[in-house]
Amino acid sequence: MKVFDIDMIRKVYETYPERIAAARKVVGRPLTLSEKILYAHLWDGNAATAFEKGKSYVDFAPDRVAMQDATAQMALLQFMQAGKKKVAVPSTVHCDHLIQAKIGATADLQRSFNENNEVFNFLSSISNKYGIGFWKPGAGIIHQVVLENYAFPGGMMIGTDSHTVNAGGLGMVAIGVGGADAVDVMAGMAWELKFPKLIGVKLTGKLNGWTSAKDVILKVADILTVKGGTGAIVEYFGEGAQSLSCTGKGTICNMGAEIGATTSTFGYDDSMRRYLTATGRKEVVEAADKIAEHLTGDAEVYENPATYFDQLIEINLSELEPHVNGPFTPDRGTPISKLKAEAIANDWPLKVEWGLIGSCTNSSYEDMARAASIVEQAVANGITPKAEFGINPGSEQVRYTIERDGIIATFEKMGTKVFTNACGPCIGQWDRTGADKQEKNTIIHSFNRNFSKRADGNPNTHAFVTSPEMVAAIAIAGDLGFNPLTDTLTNDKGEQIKLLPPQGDELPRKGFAVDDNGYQAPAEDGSGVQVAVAPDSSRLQLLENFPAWDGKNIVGAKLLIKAKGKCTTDHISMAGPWLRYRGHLDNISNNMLIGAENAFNGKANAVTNQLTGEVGEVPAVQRAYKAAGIPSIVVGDHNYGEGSSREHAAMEPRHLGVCAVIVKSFARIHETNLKKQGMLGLTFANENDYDKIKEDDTFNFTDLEAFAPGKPLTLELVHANGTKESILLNHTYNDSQISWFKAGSALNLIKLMEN
Ligand code: MIC
Ligand code: SF4
Repeated sequence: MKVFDIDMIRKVYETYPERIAAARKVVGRPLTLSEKILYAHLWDGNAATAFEKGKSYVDFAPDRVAMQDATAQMALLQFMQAGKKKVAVPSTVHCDHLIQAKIGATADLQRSFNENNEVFNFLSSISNKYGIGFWKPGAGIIHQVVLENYAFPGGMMIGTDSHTVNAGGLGMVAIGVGGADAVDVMAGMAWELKFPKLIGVKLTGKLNGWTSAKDVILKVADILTVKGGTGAIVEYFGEGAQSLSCTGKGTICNMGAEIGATTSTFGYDDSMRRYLTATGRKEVVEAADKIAEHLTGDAEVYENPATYFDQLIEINLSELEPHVNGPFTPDRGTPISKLKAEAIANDWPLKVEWGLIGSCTNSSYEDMARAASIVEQAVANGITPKAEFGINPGSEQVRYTIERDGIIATFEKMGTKVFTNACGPCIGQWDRTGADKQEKNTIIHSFNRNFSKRADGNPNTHAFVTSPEMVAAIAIAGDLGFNPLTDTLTNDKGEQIKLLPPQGDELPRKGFAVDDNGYQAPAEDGSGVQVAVAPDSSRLQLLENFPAWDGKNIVGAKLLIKAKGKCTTDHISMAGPWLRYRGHLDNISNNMLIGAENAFNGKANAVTNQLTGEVGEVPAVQRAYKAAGIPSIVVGDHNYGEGSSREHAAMEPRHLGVCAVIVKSFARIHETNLKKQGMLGLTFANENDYDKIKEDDTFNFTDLEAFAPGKPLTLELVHANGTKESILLNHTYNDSQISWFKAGSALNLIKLMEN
């Protein structure tokens, strides 16, 4: 098979020496890898000034764009409006989110075709039209497919999925964005990002026994928490980093999304050479080797990291214990030796009902091989697994190869369900029998997110995140308190069996193999391709322009909801059953904020309609405000919009007439998504002002007419008893972002410029 876009890669590498030299000159000190990649991808070419980390807005020129089916619909509906003939950079669409796991791969895939044909046809034809590579349903999970085919050391890409960051495992700066950002790049425009801060993670020692790459990121998440990486690139280095496999690096970078990091990356090394070679990309190795010195951080940086990184973490892999994170949040880390006590103290159900291996984070050949080695031992020793088991291979190439190598057969000996090469249960695409009973229960998986209701829709499912091999061991034991390092299992003869640590090849000895990888190349000239959207479709809807701002202060706004505590994009625009409406803005808006907890009554999806005094569902109440022509605001807590890149979480409130989202702090992608869609995304200058917001207040923006960069806005709260008070709201809008607000959205502005 030919290497995708090798000419583009060579071209990028050609410019590297000169770009790095220019960067060195302006920065005036040794450079980290992250800085090298960023400075090598400036929209304006060679660096003329040094940027201020965490402050400067910078225009970049990413090398490629990736989109998955659930976000590509909205991204491409927007791209259609940009008036372009073809995408300006290599771009791909991957069908992976819309396939529900129930019976097993073949039947599930067929069911998905029956149910989603309209959407798949739309994505296939629009990809064909605009020169976008299309990966069919069943081809694999976007990030594994990108790692296997497209990622290259030193490259920069953006993708409409928060786990785009996986490609850092191959030394990229790969960043998750909303669809509107992807539209910019595909339309041949610059892509803007605040120059990130840098967190260094020095890895010493070497993994051993039961510990795996997943434990590095589980530990980092525990240290940094779900917002500790916000606005930063995490750069891993040290002898420990070099000892990790390339897909292991991908695992670490992937789950960096869970600490809010802009992305994570590793310097080019032998593990990457091995992986590129095994996946048929020797040419990339040859090209990268010529500029290898530029594809990693400078030696001085790694010798004195404290001088060059804004924050430094050190982890000794030799001493790292396997971790299990959760429930309900990926940053609650517990080392395995303490898990039993912690579970008992917190009343987490000890009985484990399901073990699931897969997701973009952990679905490589190595992951499957190591987990299978545990299963093999259980089978060989007559141990009957206590929990049910399911796997989702990351790509057809991984699936085909693990089938050839007997790994699937091993899983099947234990009654494992082999689901499609797709996201499946990781995004609520799991028809789990009995989930509707909402029983309190425990599941364990190798995914990256474990927010409430995420996998099966049941708020009482306690989901724990760990490595594939630990999933296997704990699911076999059926006991969250089981520590495979110290405990034994009883077999069918009543003997005590101690499992040996996992083993598995990093890469298949006989090489990867695949029959049909599921790729569809676009037409050379797609101008004649028709893209049809049926006017009565419930799945797809052409977009209409959001109205431009009328230039006046927004006054008389009502509070739609004051959300309390964790409010992720899953709470704002739930996935699972709602994924079917991702291409239909009005229909998906019926899930707006239905998962958020109302601070005034502690309930989800129950807010008071201030026009009638009656309690109603959030989308219905908002539709009533919209019908009455009354603007509204949403108030939230810390790290609002954590998680997904789905811009629906910003477009839905925009579509239904919410004008501002005011919170203690935002997650990066969501804040940008709000800006792009012409919303006001603001933060309390004084965090405690959150408490001043009453349910029946009326809100007036008193100086929006003077909206300007760096200048806080004033919000007047008019309480029901007639008293008034004003609070200050901070924002991070620069001039061009303010012009998106004024135009009604960033896309409106592109259209204005086109005409
Ligand atoms: C996720 O893991 O939450 C998703 C589903 O992949 C999202 C994208 C989406 O909502 O479509 C993400 O991570 O960005
Ligand atoms: Fe798919 Fe889950 Fe990865 Fe999101 S985190 S891309 S849903 S596998």
